[in-house]
Amino acid sequence: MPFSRLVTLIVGLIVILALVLWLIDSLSRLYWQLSYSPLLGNLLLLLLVVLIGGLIAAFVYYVMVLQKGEKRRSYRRTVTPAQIPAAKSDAASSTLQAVRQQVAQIQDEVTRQALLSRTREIEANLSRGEIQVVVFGTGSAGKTSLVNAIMGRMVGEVNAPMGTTKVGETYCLRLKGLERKILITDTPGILEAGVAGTEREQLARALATEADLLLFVVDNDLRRSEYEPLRGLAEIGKRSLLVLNKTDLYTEQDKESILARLRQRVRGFIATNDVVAITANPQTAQLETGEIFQPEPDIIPLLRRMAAVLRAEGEDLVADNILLQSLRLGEEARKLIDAQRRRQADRIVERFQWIGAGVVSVTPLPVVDLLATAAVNAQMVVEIGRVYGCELNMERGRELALSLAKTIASLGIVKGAIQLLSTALQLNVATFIVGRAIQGVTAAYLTRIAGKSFIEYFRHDQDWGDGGMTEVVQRQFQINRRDEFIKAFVQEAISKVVKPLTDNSEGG
Ligand SMILES: Nc1nc2c(ncn2[C@@H]2O[C@H](COP(=O)(O)OP(=O)(O)OP(=O)(O)O)[C@@H](O)[C@H]2O)c(=O)[nH]1
Ligand SMILES: [Mg+2]
Repeated sequence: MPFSRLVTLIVGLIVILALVLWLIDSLSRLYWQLSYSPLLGNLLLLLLVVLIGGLIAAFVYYVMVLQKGEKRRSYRRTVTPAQIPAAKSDAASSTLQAVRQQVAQIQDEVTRQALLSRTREIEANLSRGEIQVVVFGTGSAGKTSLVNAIMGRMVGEVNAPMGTTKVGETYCLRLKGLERKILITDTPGILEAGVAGTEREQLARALATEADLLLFVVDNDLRRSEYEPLRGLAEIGKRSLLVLNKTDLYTEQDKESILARLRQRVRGFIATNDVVAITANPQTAQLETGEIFQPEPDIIPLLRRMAAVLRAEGEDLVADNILLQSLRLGEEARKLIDAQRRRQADRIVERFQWIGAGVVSVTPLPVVDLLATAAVNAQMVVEIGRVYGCELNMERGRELALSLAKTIASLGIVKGAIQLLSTALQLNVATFIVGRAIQGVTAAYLTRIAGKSFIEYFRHDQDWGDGGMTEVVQRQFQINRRDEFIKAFVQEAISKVVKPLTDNSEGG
């Protein structure tokens, strides 16, 4: 406590004490004066008691409220900042756990190993806790120059033509007041011509999506080709600073107007003070004396903003990013598993459609029985379900198959299919053979539509969706009636159904 305040406190206390003594003195005098009437004297006493009681109550209330407020404030000050990242890193850990389980289901060894190594990388990141800053932007905007200026020495090659930087280079950096180490990564420029350029661009984009903090470098107003990736990255929650470089090339007025335009364009996903202007590598100037003069780079506005952001949000940024990375990995694994299951399920449908066709061709049946025996096969439903991790018994399989058969019949798909297929068959084989083969081929075709519909059903956790079974079946019919598909299907049907049929009749 400063001395002046102590003096004020003591003086204040003396004044209050004197006033209290004076009050007591005047009150006692008043009491004696009033003592001729006991009623007035007692009334004065009562008033005094009420007043003191009120004062005590007010004091207690004030102390309690103050303490509560104090508690709340100290909670905000100490507990919260540490707790949010902890909760986030817990979330990241459990997401990673789930991702590992998903990855274990992937059959392709190479893919599985690649994904596993990425989960390990994310886990290592989680425990190491470095902050990854990635410098990203168009070729020749001055990314490497900026990294050199930040590091205070030449670490990367700087050149006028685009494509000077070919791989991501990472350097280690420490900022005052920040416990975590900062890794700063220089990336190849985006938008370079040629194939090598696009490969490098992909690398740059991948590095950018892994960043905790992104420094997006431009040397003029944003082009569309810069705006799109910047917005895309901001939309997935990437914390970004937009850096206008080469300000030595502009007049102060031009610089301000470019800055204003940049801020206007990114309004909504980058805050105004996160758009900063720098000169990473100023051009040399010739003095009047003829001497060559190399001005100093000016990256202070960026360093200041970066330090402020990392100090305030560093912990959160790391935790957020790890969570984001693990969610993305989980999504990737999920897609891979979906594709893998799809291939397996497609093979099952392929197998059953021709089995059914064979059965029906040998013993022609009325349309409804045809559906019941071949087109919708309970065994097929059970097998597809198993691929998607649903164990159905045959009874349930038959139930599902039957309701699908009814839907197919009610939609008039049987008639449509017969027409479609006999037209296509007639182009390839003699009419009398079409007559004998059509039932088998149609059965195969309907099995296929049923199978594909069931794949959709199991893919969506045994749910037919808002439009119900009807919509799914209709969509599959639409997909499978396209010309190029029908042509290929009929070719296969000829070798699998028509050929055996004609061979049989020749033999018999
Ligand atoms: N006038 C001026 N020129 C600069 C500035 N910063 C960079 N340059 C020049 O811009 C050119 C490209 O700089 P680099 O740092 O190689 O750019 P980059 O973004 O790393 O380019 P790539 O690696 O090819 O994508 C070089 O000729 C630099 O000298 C600056 O602040 N002012
Ligand atoms: Mg470079």
